[in-house]
Amino acid sequence: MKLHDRYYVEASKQLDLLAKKNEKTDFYNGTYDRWKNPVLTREHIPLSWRYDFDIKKNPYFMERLGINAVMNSGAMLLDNQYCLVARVEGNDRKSFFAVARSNNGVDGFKFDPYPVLLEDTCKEETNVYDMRLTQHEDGYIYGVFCSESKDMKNNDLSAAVAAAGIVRTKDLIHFERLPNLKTLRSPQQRNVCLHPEFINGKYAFYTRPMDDFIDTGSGGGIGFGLCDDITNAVIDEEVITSKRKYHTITEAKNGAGAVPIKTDKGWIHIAHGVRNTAAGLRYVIYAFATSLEKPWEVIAEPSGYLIAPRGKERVGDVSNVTFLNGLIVNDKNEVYLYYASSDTRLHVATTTMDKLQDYVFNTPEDPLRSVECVQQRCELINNNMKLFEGLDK
Ligand code: BGC
Ligand code: BMA
Repeated sequence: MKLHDRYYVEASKQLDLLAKKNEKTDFYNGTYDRWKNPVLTREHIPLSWRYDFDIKKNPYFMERLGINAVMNSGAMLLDNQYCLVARVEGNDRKSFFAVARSNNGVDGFKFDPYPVLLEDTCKEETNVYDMRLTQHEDGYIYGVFCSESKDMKNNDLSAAVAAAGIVRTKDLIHFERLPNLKTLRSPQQRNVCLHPEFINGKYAFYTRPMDDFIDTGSGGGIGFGLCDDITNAVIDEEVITSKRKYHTITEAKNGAGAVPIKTDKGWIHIAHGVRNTAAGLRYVIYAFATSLEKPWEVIAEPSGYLIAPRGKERVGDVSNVTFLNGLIVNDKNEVYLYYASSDTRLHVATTTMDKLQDYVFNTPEDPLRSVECVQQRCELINNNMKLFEGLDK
């Protein structure tokens, strides 16, 4: 079999990309390190998913099914490998899931030979994205994602309905699809994430009650609800955990990000907050903690964002966006935060559990008003000045 000359050029470029070592940038805030190269981009997608290798059918070695972006990824350690279930978006705007694995979590991510095959149980479903991976204490790995369909009751061509789809697996290769989550009191759901433990013997979900496809409307923030049966998941009441607040990073909406991390002081959540601007919605990543016994009760919420787009991260298909739906804590208590920028590519930031806990429990809360924010800052300055006075003596 003879392949097109260009195949070898492209294949060698991709081998170089996959072999490229990543390094920390000189970004500093004491909380986490940002790494230089994105861990997944559209260039990481296998050539066989994009090109027709048959020289007779594709004499110019053209991309027949282009990939537009690789972004928002669920994450977990499995068999000592750092595994990501990425949101891959074709040039046709449809997203799908694909698993990429690396031995060290910061470079060398390689996609499995095929994308994830979801059972076609939902004929009206048009698009799927943003999977959260939960290693549940029932023994399964669950993937909860957004399942989007056209809104048939609305004449507007772009009107859509968002719901939470559920799959489960043991190996990230074979996925069993379960019926979509039903939330009796919220017509739409996005950013749903399954809690890793049973609460009072029930499955617990972080939800995001919303009245409309884009607008959360009366939805007060990140929700929390219980259900008896995961194979037919129905949530009646949703209580609000982290609230949306006026003139903060969560004013327009907020949503669960990664599966919360259990610590001796509480559950640590990495979520996203959205505010509206003249240039469109701005998505940033923030953190909060909830109580161990009542994982819906917020016990700490540092003010402002943890990660916001910087430099090149600011620009992409949907600019001014950082989004996180997966993180990994390894056996050395190192934390890998997989965040996508501007719906285009996936990055990693790393920290440790000690630092993350220090950040979440010792960073002051947002006092919500400029005057009080200045007071808060002056207190910091005063305390620092006192230290210098001490040095003089
Ligand atoms: C897009 C998502 C986006 C959502 C709300 C969907 O159609 O695929 O990326 O989050 O709309 O704007
Ligand atoms: C959404 C999310 C993401 C996306 C973001 C910005 O609401 O669910 O898929 O990254 O918008 O477009």
